[in-house]
Amino acid sequence: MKNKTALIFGVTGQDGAYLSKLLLSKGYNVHGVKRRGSTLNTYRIDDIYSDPLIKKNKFYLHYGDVTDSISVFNIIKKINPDEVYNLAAQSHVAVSFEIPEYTTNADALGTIRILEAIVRVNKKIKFYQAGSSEMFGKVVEKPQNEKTPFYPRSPYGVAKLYSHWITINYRESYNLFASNGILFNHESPLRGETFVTKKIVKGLCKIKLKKQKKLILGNLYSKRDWGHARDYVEAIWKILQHKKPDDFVICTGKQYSIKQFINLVAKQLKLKLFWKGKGINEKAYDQNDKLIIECNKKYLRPSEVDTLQGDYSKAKKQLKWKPKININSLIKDMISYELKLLKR
Ligand code: NAP
Ligand code: F7E
Repeated sequence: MKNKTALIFGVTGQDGAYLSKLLLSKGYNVHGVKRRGSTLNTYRIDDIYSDPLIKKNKFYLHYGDVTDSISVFNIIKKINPDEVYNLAAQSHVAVSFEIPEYTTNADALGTIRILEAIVRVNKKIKFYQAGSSEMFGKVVEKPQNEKTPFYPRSPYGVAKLYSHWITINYRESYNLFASNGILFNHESPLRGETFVTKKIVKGLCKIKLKKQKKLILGNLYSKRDWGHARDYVEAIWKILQHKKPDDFVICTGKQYSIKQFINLVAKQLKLKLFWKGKGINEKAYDQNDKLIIECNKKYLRPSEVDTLQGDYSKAKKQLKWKPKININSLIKDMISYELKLLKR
């Protein structure tokens, strides 16, 4: 049987890197769309070229941008892939308040550009849309599943909700195999530097090695359902292999606050933390009473998502998917990557 061809928008991001490697290991030809930047942005996927196990397969990169319908259409027409994964997004919730128009253009309209191109080029191309638990926002029930009503709380969440519904609309209107993943937070050593887990792991590793004095964060009390990106790209792939197009919540079902996450990281690093104060004035000190963590209002958002906790029963039943990596193993993986880099 001929190897399948996949096209990934957002190939240079965290999930793009893990998904590329997963698909290559399954024998796919993988095409990825990267943006032109003034600095190189391929550090997460550069190792693909040197991996002897996946070298024999094919991996190609194309310049493009989901805000540019000409590039989107031309790439889809040229590759005519079996599967398209739309992972491209301005993915930072706080930043979406600073650049709401661009976020909407990329995260909402980007999706319809891809869907339109699929309709015009080949309706048999399967499509995956990277939806987010941010669409649940100010949650109306706990835990959240595929039937939970949405209530987004940021330009990012609202843009993702447009993409969610336009994917369903194109599925119903044109009979496309178009599916939504509703993924809860997932992290890894390749997580972007300004997301809270990476910031905490990197900051505390540097503090442990005396390369940084303190870490400045925002809201310590919001709660998230954190999984590992390696597990979640497996779910993304399974969603497109399912017998019919559908929408799936992907999560761990477990929830921790930012403060609990900090304490788990500190424990693995054998850093003793002593918390004092409340709210924005809460601070953490080491055993010598030296300030290690403080909060600053500049990291608070105009509206916050206080709590997220998912229910992956549908994915478990229909996709035979469940998360394999727990929070402590995720943290261990992130710490070991960071310490290796810092000791280099
Ligand atoms: P990420 O690391 O921020 O990667 C985003 C990718 O999109 C990068 O490759 C980025 O390119 C690319 N991109 C941004 N704007 C683009 C544009 N205008 N045209 C083309 N490409 C563009 O995000 P991630 O964590 O891998 O997440 C992947 C997807 O899942 C995103 O859509 C995100 O919103 C969604 N999601 C993520 C999570 C999570 O917890 N990680 C949860 C739910 C949903 P550059 O490298 O050039 O910046
Ligand atoms: O924030 C709080 C912050 O930026 C998590 C994206 O992948 O997951 C991600 O969005 C929480 C928030 O992720 C800092 O206020 C405290 O409550 O790591 P985050 P996010 O906003 O949950 C969803 C599912 C996506 O789809 C998104 O693409 O942590 N927090 N102090 C902080 N957050 C940041 N970034 N920095 C801080 O200093």
